[in-house]
Amino acid sequence: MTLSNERSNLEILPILYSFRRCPYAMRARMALKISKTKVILREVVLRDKPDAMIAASPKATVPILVLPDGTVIEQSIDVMRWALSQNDPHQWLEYEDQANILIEQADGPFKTALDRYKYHTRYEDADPEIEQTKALNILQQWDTMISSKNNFFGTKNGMADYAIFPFVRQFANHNRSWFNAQDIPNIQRWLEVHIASSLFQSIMHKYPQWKSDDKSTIF
Ligand SMILES: N[C@@H](CCC(=O)N[C@@H](CS)C(=O)NCC(=O)O)C(=O)O
Repeated sequence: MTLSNERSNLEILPILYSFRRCPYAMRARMALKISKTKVILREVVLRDKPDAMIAASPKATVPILVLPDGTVIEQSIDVMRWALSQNDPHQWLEYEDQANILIEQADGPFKTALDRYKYHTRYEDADPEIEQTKALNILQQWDTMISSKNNFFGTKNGMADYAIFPFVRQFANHNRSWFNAQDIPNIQRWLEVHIASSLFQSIMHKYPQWKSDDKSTIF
């Protein structure tokens, strides 16, 4: 590949602002990876957000995907949907309507309880034990849905599984021994399978903080 070809290839790639440990960014990276959509990855440090990211999306949360035509996708679920609309080799979108309902529950009540459990000192009125129980109640519902299948809908993992498990991982990691002691065997097994999966491992590579004069990192 000549230098000019290489340069023009880079110019046509979307740019992903991402943060390795953010569960929203994880779900976006998994969808991009499975769809084989190449992007330029810019690793963000949340307390030192790059000007280019704030200019693209003033709300400045990760992930943000900037398409070559200038379109900005600033919700993680929309990044997933966009990537899978390019290429969905494992039919993640098959049960999309059902998945959307579950993802609303995950991004709404489950995430609220997770934040108020994990970061309870940031909320004046948050009791971590009450929030832990609220999250556990949702996990118990999900445990029944998964039963022995190891996935939410149909016979294989799809959008719901990949969009939700990074948040369950975050919840579990806050107090692993407590999590492991709960009676949610299907969720516990499902989570372990996802954490060990080659897809998840492949999106957890560590990148240094992006600086505007860095060479492009292709993800
Ligand atoms: N609804 C957004 C939420 C994204 C979000 O809140 N990401 C967090 C990091 S996990 C963030 O960027 N927070 C901004 C900050 O901490 O300044 C999405 O689905 O993409």
